[in-house]
Amino acid sequence: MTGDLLEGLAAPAMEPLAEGAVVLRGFARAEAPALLAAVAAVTAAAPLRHLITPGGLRMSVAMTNCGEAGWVSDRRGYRYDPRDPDTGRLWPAMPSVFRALAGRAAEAAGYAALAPTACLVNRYRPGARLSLHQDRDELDLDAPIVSVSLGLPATFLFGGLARSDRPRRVRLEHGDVAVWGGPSRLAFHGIDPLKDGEHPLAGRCRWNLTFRKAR
Ligand code: MD3
Ligand code: FE
Repeated sequence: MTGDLLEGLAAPAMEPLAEGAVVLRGFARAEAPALLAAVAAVTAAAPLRHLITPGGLRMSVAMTNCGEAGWVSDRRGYRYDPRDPDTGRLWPAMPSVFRALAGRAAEAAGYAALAPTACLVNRYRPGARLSLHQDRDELDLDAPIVSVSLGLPATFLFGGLARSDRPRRVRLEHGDVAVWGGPSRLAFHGIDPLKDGEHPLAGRCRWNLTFRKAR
């Protein structure tokens, strides 16, 4: 009885994935309503859009950004841009609830408090996917990336430093926060096609926020 209780209390909220990479299970769960309200404010100011890859394909994930710079893609390539190319306006400011969460998550994972300059907001509808890629457009590759999953669960693909390394599959659920730094910062990763479902707070939808030191 006591043993079960202690085991319950000691249940690892922190799940190491690889050197430098950890999942903090449920770390953002209590704040999810506030985070989703902030997402709604960001998408009202900078609407979601399906970016075109340099190869001419339309991404199935819809994206927008907040902060000093936003990640964009078009026929010319990938880059961080201080302005929304659709409107010519600056991206909306990063909500303080976003900034604070990213800083706390980095610290909980053993990194120095992150001061993110950019937040990429990804929206997955059923069927949307993100094929294996590396995140290497950021100026500071020493800073970790913090990612927050909200809404429907997804299967995350976590590969190695070579595209050909067979990826592991990790389920990311509502409220999970992951921190990717050190040797894992340049790992190939992606998201399997989102399974249909209904989430009580997010509906038929998954949101992912990634906090980056872009410039
Ligand atoms: C591992 N997003 O926006 S989050 C992306 O769920 C992206 O929308 C996915 O990949 C999503 O670029 C995955 C987890 C993640 C984010 C960045 C990483 C894992 C990472 C950077 C390096 C290594
Ligand atoms: Fe990525």
